[in-house]
Amino acid sequence: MKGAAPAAFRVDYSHETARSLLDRPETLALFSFGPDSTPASDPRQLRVLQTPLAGPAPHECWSVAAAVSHGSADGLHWSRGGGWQLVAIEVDETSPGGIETASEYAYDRLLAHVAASPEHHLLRIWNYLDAINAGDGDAERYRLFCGARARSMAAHGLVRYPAATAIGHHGPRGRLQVYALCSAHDGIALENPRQVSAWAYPRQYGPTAPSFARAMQLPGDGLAISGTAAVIGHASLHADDVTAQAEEAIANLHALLERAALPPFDAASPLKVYVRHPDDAAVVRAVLDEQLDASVPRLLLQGDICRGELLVEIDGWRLPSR
Ligand code: 3EB
Repeated sequence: MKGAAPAAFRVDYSHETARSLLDRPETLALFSFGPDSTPASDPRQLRVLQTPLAGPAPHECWSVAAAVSHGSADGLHWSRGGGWQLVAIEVDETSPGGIETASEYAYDRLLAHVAASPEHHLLRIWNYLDAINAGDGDAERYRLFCGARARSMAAHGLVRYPAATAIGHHGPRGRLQVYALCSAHDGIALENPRQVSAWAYPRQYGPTAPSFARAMQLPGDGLAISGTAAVIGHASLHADDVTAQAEEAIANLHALLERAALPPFDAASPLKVYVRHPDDAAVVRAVLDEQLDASVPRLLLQGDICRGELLVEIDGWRLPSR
């Protein structure tokens, strides 16, 4: 696919049924949210374990202006079309070795699959694990995850990190979900001028710095934005103040847009907002209403952020306006 532009890629939050969305030939991926963990029958569908905050959650639907094919093997699912690919793997980490072995296994499988694919550029990845903050100091599960992820990436010779999210869920114990967007075309990683790059975080945050880029300029057009919290430099700001953290996270998002020379978020910019304490949802929603255009689609989920003091994190997309 070198030279040719990728087919248009879009992301929507939709209240249509899963069936009708999956019936569309251009649907690349469909995410439903909540505690229902019955396995999906279509490899394009993923049940994300974070609980929606307030109201029935929409589906998140990825579509490409092309025909889509899909398949699965040994717990790994893929779906591809128009130069794009979704790859997803779910691992049960209750086997010996726990989170480290499970994370390294999930990444090894996923990276090997991606490297052997026509869509071999890993652009954006999501990581969901339970009890993300359990364990003290360097034994914290998130820090163990960071070590395993880095080891696998190094073993696969991956030196340019994708944009990423790593968030805790309250679903079944030991369920690790990793899914990624890949392309036949390369993206361009972007860093946030207000933040130290995650891979350069100092030792105090753990023995292995997190391997992700702050955002990824997608081939064709658009920006995929990593989990963004109230981190300035490398420090977490506004402990115990969820309002100030939400405002700071949005300021970080705006700094990234400015860096990418993109206009403000609009109807084609779906954002996902992970809130640690369900009781904070209303305050967070109020900050979003104040700081974002009313047209910006937003989905609030209960999710634990990878540093214990962080109460809210936002990820999402700034896709071409339509
Ligand atoms: C931060 O800025 C917040 O480990 O993949 C955000 C996005 C965060 C991705 C990851 C972690 C990750 O450091 C935490």
